[in-house]
Amino acid sequence: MTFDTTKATSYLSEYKSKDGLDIKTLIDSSNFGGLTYNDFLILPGLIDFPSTAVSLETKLTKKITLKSPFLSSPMDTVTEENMAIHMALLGGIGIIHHNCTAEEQAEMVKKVKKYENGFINDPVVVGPDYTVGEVKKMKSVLGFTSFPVTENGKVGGKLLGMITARDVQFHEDDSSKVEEIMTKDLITGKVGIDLTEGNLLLRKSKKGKLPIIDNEGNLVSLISLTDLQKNLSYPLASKSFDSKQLLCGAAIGTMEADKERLSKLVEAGLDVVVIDSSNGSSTFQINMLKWIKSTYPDLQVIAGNVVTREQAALLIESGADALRIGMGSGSICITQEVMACGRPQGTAVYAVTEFANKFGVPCIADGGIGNIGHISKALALGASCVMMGGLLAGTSETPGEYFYRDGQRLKTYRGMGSVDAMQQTKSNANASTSRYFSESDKVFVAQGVSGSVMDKGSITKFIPYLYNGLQHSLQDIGIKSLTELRTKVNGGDVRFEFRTASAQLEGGVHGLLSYEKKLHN
Ligand code: NAD
Ligand code: CPR
Repeated sequence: MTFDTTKATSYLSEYKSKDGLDIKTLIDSSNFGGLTYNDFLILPGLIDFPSTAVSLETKLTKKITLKSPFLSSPMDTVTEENMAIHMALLGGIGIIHHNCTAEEQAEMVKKVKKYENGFINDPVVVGPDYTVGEVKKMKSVLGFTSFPVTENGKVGGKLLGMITARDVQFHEDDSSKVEEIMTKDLITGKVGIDLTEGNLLLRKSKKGKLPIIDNEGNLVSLISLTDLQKNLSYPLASKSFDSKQLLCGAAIGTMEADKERLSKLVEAGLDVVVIDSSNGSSTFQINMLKWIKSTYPDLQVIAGNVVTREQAALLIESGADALRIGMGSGSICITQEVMACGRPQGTAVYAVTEFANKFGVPCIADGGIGNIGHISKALALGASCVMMGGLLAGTSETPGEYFYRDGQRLKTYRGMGSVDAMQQTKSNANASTSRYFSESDKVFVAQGVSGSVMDKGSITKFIPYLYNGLQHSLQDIGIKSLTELRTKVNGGDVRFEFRTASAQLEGGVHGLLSYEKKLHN
């Protein structure tokens, strides 16, 4: 008998089930062990929409929604204010680490909350007594071409003029004072001005920089034409509804002194706090979580880390607004080796989210995200967001300086429980929040390593690469939004397949003598 080609899809009903496995079968039948991202694939679906139509909007916590599901990890080689600002501008959120004093951490939160797109809030300023020689030197070091001049040489001081490239370029006497040759006839903007108005003024003034002053004539900030030209529009930016300030997260520990730390962070405008621990099911964390929820009912709290339903239940019951999942899956991690504790990340994400999602508690898959495919899989397994350390390490927004080794430009990336990070904790002025002096530990037991990663350029390119890549990935699965992904995975419409070891080899580049893996332009 010949089958009718024009009715091919109708013959599918003769098969007992669709190709591949539904999610539960995938997880349940892996009784030979826990699964992780590389152990399975998602089968393709029907594409009847462009990838740009895919919405990546998602819940971070019960009350916070983001336009993209990306978090940067609270690690001292990943997230300080610069990373947090850019993560929020690009639609995600940065969680500022706590391996510093409470004051330093609160200052970073303040900088994120005060950040105004296009405004330079801490411009380099000179005083009237600076010499032309000094300004020329600053130019060669900083690469800027003009500086505001204030009475006290600081932001907040009375604005006296601007010293520009043109002023110093042909001025041969390097000992002349800035006040003798600076431009005094200035066009300025008043504090409160928005970027569009500032932009108009800049264009009218035909100058490269527009100083913003308060009613007393003191310098508040600066708008720079070159920055404006560098595409400063961030349509996905994560902002609070009321203040329109960028959203900011920060991590704390579970020591008594962390309560004082949190009060400073809240005062600085914190939106969401992460209670940072490798094992969230401790009475220390439960007590801290309950205390935070009763002291700051409006503050969203992400608790964790957890990898089992039992751990999750304890934190959900204690008021968690979201859970962070992962123990031992981080790229710098030796926890599973040293502690014998943890869980393969795929199984952990499925087990916890399957439970937590019933209570409307969003979950963040943390650790082991090495590429866009891992992000799609974490979301398909039930996570609402992913947290990244290693994938963002080495970008220009991370703390720390680049260094060169064997001709390669590198940055340090280290675990927060590595010996190096613990030593830093010990030397922090505010050692009272240091966990490592909590018990009678005389010897550090490291749970991570310290290493280096290659320069990855700016996250202003890398996050859009992840965003577009994720849209393409979901398009391949035939999914238009993360909500639809959830429904279709649960309903058995999105199908999965195991990958044997040889299938994994086949799925990577193979058979080439040499190649270069360029991920984006
Ligand atoms: P932690 O603060 O939870 O625990 C450190 C030690 O302090 C533990 O022995 C704990 O029992 C103790 N402690 C905590 N609160 C206490 C209190 N109130 N009183 C007395 N003792 C208390 O931190 P951690 O689990 O060691 O993690 C350290 C860092 O490393 C974190 O940034 C964490 O995210 C990271 N880490 C993550 C993983 C992971 O797999 N996700 C694994 C290891 C480390
Ligand atoms: P990657 O994104 O690099 O794979 O993992 C980052 C995550 O690793 C962090 O968000 C954190 O949960 C975890 N982590 C941080 N320091 C760690 C140490 Cl010392 N040991 C184990 N896990 C760690």
